[in-house]
Amino acid sequence: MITIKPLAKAFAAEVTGVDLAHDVDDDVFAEIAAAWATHPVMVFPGQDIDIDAQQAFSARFGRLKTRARKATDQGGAACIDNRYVMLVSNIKENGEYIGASPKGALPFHSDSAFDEVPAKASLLYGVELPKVGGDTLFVSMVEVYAALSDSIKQRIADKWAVNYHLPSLPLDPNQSEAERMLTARRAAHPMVIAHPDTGRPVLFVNRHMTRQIVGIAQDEADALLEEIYSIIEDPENIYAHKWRKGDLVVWDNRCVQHGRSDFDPAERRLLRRFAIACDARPKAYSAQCGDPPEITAPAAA
Ligand SMILES: O=C(O)CCC(=O)C(=O)O
Ligand SMILES: [Fe+2]
Repeated sequence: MITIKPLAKAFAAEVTGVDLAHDVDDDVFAEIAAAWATHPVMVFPGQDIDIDAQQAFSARFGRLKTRARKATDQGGAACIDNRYVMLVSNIKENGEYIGASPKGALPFHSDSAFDEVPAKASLLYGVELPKVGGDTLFVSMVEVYAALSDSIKQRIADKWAVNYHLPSLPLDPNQSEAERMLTARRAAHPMVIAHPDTGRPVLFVNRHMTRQIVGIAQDEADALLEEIYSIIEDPENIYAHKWRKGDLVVWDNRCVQHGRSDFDPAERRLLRRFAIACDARPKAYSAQCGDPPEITAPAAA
């Protein structure tokens, strides 16, 4: 029998009593999907799943997304002949990292928010974990939106923001961020979107990817975003997931953001991720938010 236990923050829950490699038929998945609407971060501890089993469970959530980086950009990840799986790892083989995001802390973000159709769900599986640190940190963006002052809510209701793909390990580390932005994949999204299932307002800007607010001068946009990020990063709002080998965590990128705490680079860390595409572009919460702005965008890969 499936048991769902809310964690330190109720938007996150631990789910036990299900073997994801063998038990997930339509009825069991319907139970999981119903719980996910209340708990957009779900932790399934003690799972023993290979790549195929993780892919099969992930595909229950929707259409699999191909990883953002080309396999050839990612060292040993090219060895995995599956364009949907992305390794997150600091492990090196033949002098090259085998996965993405190898180093230290990661700023909060929503996966693939630099795409017009971003990720709906991400499913991350813990394979090798450091003894301390490297927690994945989660925040409910429904709660963060609700915590904004009325004046900020008014200022952002009709605004679009532009997100860029600026990987934490750039292909050319000598390039400045401004240079990388010239050729980076990018997408504009309303600053406040309506969650497609619940209709609730969600704040949809993030420190990792958002660099502009359309129609607002850069210094003013930077100050406004900084004020917003201070709420996202308030420890009171964060659920810190401390990984154990065999944890599978699935989160809803349409209403939670995630980041990562620092860890000792001398310890090995390896996780495996699948992502699911949204059904469509995120929609604005407010009717005041008009059509998407024209942005000069390099074509998505
Ligand atoms: O390494 C982590 O804990 C999270 C990495 C990440 O942002 C992701 O898998 O989407
Ligand atoms: Fe991520």
